Amino acid sequence: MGLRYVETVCPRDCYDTCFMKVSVDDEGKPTTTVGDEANPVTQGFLCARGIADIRRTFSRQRILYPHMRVGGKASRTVRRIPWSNALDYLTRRLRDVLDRSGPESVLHVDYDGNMGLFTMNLSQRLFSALGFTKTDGAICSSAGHEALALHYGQSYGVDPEELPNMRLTVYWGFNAAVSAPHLHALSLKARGNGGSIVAVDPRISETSTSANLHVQPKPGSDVALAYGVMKHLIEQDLVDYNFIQRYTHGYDELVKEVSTWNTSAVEHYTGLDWEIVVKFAEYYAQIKPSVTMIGIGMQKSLNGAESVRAISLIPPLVGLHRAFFYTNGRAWNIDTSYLTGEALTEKKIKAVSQVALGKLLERGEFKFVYIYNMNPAVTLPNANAVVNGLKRDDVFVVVHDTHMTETAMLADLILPATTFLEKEDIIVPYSYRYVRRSSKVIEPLGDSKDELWVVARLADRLNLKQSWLREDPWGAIEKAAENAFDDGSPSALREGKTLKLKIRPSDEYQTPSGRLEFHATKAESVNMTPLPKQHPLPEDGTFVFLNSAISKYTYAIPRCIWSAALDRIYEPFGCS
Ligand SMILES: Nc1nc2c(c(=O)[nH]1)N[C@H]1C(S)=C(S)[C@@H](COP(=O)(O)OP(=O)(O)OC[C@H]3O[C@@H](n4cnc5c(=O)[nH]c(N)nc54)[C@H](O)[C@@H]3O)O[C@H]1N2
Ligand SMILES: Nc1nc2c(c(=O)[nH]1)N[C@H]1C(S)=C(S)[C@@H](COP(=O)(O)OP(=O)(O)OC[C@H]3O[C@@H](n4cnc5c(=O)[nH]c(N)nc54)[C@H](O)[C@@H]3O)O[C@H]1N2
Ligand code: SF4
Ligand SMILES: [Mo]
Repeated sequence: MGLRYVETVCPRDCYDTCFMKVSVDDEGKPTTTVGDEANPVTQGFLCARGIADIRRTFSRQRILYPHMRVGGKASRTVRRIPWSNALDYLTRRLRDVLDRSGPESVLHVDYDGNMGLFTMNLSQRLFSALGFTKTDGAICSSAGHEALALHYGQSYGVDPEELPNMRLTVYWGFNAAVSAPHLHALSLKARGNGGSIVAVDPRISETSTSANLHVQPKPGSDVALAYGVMKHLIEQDLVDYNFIQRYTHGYDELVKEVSTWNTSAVEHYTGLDWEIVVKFAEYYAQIKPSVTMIGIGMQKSLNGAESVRAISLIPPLVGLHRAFFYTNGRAWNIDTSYLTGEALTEKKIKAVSQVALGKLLERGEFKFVYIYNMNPAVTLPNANAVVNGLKRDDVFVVVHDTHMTETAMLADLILPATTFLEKEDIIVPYSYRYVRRSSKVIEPLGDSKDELWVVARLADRLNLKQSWLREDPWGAIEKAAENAFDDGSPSALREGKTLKLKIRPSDEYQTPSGRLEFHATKAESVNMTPLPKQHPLPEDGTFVFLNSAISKYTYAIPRCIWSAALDRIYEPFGCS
């Protein structure tokens, strides 16, 4: 029996974006997913989630046909219907809401379940054309991006391909052994060659156990810890004055702020002995080149943005340009607003906060909610309010997902989506720079359809005339990513070539002064202090909940069972 391999790319919201090969047997059945060695960063292995992708694709939890809820919101019964009926039903309900309450009362909720440019970005053009309200995407990484922008201009840092060359890698609030196993493996390679790893995490984690030094501050005390490290570097004359003079702004103000921190204040906030802080600072002083890997996870917790700011100011003190990594996604020269249609529409698009969404939904602020590529009943804060809002009788909810999720359970109309194995797409990493096409491996299962198919049908039914709603998807990529790559035009991606994204120079700072700003010129205009500030911590004796990415799942562990055969939803573990 001969096997052939199809080249795909894991589309999950994950630092690693693995190049993957799927073996297909003579009968066209996919048999295994394996890592593709062609990618030096993802190195030819997959995590537990990537290995399980065929099982996930053929899982009983797949939504394979459109279904409508019968008997009102409280009912657990759904009925299978053909696509044409589903689209007619959707169009009728949508028209009704648009006539009565206008486009702002229609909300589309989507995120990064699949990061493909077709699935995640281009699919939004319909919503832009109609002027629907969108969400702001703040739930994952925005605070850290804004924090870094204050001091560096843009938030891009080290290219992870450089990790094996680092003598010191500091994983700060970043459980990479689980959340970015390929980046972590590159750091272990560096360690094997004599490099060191430090983990800064209040918790003992999979990453801290493989570090040379584990620094365990109290949750939310990272600003104090960073000032402690800077205090030792500055007061012991371990800083690089040439570098500071040449490339930075506001050093004197930083020194003044640092001098207000005495060792007992650092000890009080962090709960660490000063000797540990000194030991940590000495790693920075003695070992170069270093990279500080700032976790997205930590940035979402207590004092998150201030922590990111403070941590990012340590490397320049020892003479290093942008020697951090957060995520590089905002540096790519890809015009996503062209893809989403926000740059093309005349409509003004209102964005609501993902964090506040639960309350807004609960209040009935939106009458029609279109959800895809996200499972907000589980992943948004204040999930109970999200669920209550989606359960309202006067809110029509459409969910287009590959699997029967907690959110799909609440929908009036459930639409089956194709997984990444059933469609082609371009997945752009937010860490390293290689991009290639993810090819289609199998025909869509059941009646599942991809996002572009659905929105094109809706545009027809709604009689929308904008030509950009009908632009060829590959043509749109070619325009949006025209100048994105070092080594070719995006059309080469279509032919299966791998291209490398351009990145800006590490010694370029897009700040008002054109320098790295310890003292951020723009901070006050966004109600922040020019230097990072340690906010008070919860009283002693308060428990702070710390969580982290888990190896086998992406956030949601399935709690509901869906019986397609019986068209019933079971909830053995009490789903919403
Ligand atoms: N308590 C708690 N909540 C959190 C976090 C936390 O740490 N703790 N982390 C937050 C963070 S950082 C993030 S990024 C969010 C993630 O939140 P989500 O984006 O909601 O989570 P995912 O599980 O990545 O993906 C959502 C959905 O996309 C679907 N999907 C996958 N592929 C496709 C496709 O090709 N098409 C369609 N239509 N659907 C597809 C999946 O089946 C899944 O239901 O969660 C946030 N919520
Ligand atoms: N297997 C798997 N991998 C994933 C994901 C997944 O769901 N599953 N999700 C992906 C996504 S969307 C994201 S955003 C990333 C998130 O991945 P990471 O950025 O690694 O974030 P987390 O795992 O949430 O948390 C990292 C660490 O921060 C620590 N921490 C919490 N509070 C503090 C603090 O105040 N100070 C310090 N110093 N540390 C603190 C936690 O104990 C935890 O060990 O992972 C991605 N990778
Ligand atoms: S590490 Fe991330 S990109 Fe790689 S297979 Fe796992 S989920 Fe996919
Ligand atoms: Mo995330």
